[in-house]
Amino acid sequence: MSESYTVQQRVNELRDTINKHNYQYYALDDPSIPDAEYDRLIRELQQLEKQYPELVSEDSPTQRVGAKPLAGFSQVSHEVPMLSLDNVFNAKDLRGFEQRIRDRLGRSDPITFTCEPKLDGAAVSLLYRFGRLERGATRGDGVVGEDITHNVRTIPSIPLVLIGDNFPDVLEIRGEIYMPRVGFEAFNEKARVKGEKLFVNPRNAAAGSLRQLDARITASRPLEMCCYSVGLVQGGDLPNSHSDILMQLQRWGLRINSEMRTVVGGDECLDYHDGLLTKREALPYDIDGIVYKVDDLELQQRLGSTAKGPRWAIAHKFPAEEEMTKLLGVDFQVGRTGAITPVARLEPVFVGGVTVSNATLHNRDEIDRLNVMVNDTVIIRRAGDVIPQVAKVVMERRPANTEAIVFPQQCPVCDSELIRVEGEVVTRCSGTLICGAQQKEAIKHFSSRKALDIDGLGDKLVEQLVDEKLISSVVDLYSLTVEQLITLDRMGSKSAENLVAALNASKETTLPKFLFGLGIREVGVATAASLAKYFGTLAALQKASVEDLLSVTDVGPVVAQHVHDFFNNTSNFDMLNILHDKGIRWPDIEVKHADDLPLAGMVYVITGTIESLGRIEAKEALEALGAKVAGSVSKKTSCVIAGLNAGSKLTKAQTLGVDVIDEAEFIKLLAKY
Ligand code: D41
Repeated sequence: MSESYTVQQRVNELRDTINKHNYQYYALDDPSIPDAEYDRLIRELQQLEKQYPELVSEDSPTQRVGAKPLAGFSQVSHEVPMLSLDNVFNAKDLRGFEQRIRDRLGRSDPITFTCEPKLDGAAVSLLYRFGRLERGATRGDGVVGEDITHNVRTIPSIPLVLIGDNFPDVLEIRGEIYMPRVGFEAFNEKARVKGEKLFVNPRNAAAGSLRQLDARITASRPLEMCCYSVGLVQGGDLPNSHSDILMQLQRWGLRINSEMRTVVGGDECLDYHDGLLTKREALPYDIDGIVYKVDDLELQQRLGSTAKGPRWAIAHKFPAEEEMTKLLGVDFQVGRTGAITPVARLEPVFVGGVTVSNATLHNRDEIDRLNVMVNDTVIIRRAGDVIPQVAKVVMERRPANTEAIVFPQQCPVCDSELIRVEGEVVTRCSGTLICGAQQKEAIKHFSSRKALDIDGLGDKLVEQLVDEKLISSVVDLYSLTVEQLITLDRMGSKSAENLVAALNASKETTLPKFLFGLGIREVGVATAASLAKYFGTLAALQKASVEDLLSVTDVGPVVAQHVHDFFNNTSNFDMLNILHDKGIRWPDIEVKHADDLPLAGMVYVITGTIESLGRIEAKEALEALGAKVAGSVSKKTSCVIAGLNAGSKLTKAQTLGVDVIDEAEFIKLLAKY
């Protein structure tokens, strides 16, 4: 066997494996291996392709991003036009749609429909020839679109080659490319911090990302594809219902919407509608409605199309997630850590299914970026469970009586000076402990469910207690008496007793909850849990240096500094002592440091198949013993575990003189501990 033959085999094997994992991940939404393992496969393939450039092929999973930007877009004619969709906005018109279909078909029995979410992105066409992605195009006007092949190739959920077999020689897929909400928010957040241009909504973000001449830009955007129909089909057959076609597309590795259902009759369409409308906020992407389609292809053909779109399909639109309204004024709120947030007061507007009268303006830069003024007409966006945002000012409607928004110099609550640290976007109140707003927010946070979980101490009550000067920090909570509490408005003796009992009960807590409750900047539930697990006791954490803190999982320099600052502040030190004296307790946590584990400091590499364990378990077993598991062999490797059919890594280990053990020895090693 020649060397290049085995390398070619390994390359093919890697490509197959990667494509199968892509299928599991994107088409089935059921990842079969951890991301880190996937990355290792990709890296191994990249490495081999770099070493043997003659083995690079255009549809290799490593070849998604081309090197050179295009000079311009070329036009693409859609051989089968991409039709548009007619709309309905209510149940009555939907029943009208169903009735028209029945009349045309001369049928009295109910029709079977597929229902699928109407994604709010950009409609595209993908042309596969002999299973290889040949061309991607925008819908354009439905007849002529633009060639965006270089960009669609960068989208991970679009397979470069179909998997399985029996696909038609020519298969044109239609679907929507969209940006999931989390990706959109993250993209805008980054752009906001850098002072760059923001996208108004995920639809614009998707369309804008596809309209790039440089595919590297598209590749950096979190885009996904979801398929909803086929266009041109030649040299092969597809099933004879829409739902079966989609299921078949999924088996070939294409992504379809997991919310798709087949229902019988208009009533069930409406049930689906109500169900999805309730779920709308929880979906990870924006939808603007539902598309109902007659499932049977023969019936579709008999129904045909009009200029507005097919007679066999209709979009049922949801309430819009963007609406216009007037900006009445701006308030400045003070958060737990003193951050000042400008909040837009709006003429109430129904958007995304609720009436909105406030929207965040984030910070001072955001006001400048939007160039927004009081009395402006603004576009409010409320999608998912994200707080409503001011997306844009409608400049054409700017009235004569606008007023500039003046960012205050002093805290609106305690009058302390506001400060903005160089390079940070947030403006903060410097009053920390004396600021009533920060006191209230800190106490609310401390008593919240994920922290000390003080039953009956709601936000309103905290505000009342601070306003009445009964408390000004969390330590005061534990001095409250029934006699003091009953002096409050709407507080009976029973409620007062219950609250004192709840305060006492809250003293038995856990270290993670307590740490979270302290409200240290950037320390959420997960970080609090990591800190507790790593240090085990509060005393150990109080003594930790920034460097110690950096060893904790998920703690980066910023968080480490915040934690360190918090524990080295004398007022905080006093507060912690008092809380301890008041009887707040938690069980200590036993800490196991990686340094004490038997394989600490060792770097293992696993290659080939480990039959008795599987790679993931093998890796986990090693890590549990304190070892690191790396993806490639280097001089730093302590030992290579060579399973069945071990390949290039074994050769490399032998060349470098690294220790090699086989599966049997590996099992013996594990058994030893
Ligand atoms: O999710 C969508 N945006 C979506 C759009 C969908 N799920 N199905 C669609 N089906 C069609 C037909 C019935 C014409 C095949 C569509 C669209 N059309 C469509 N998207 C943009 C214009 C038309």
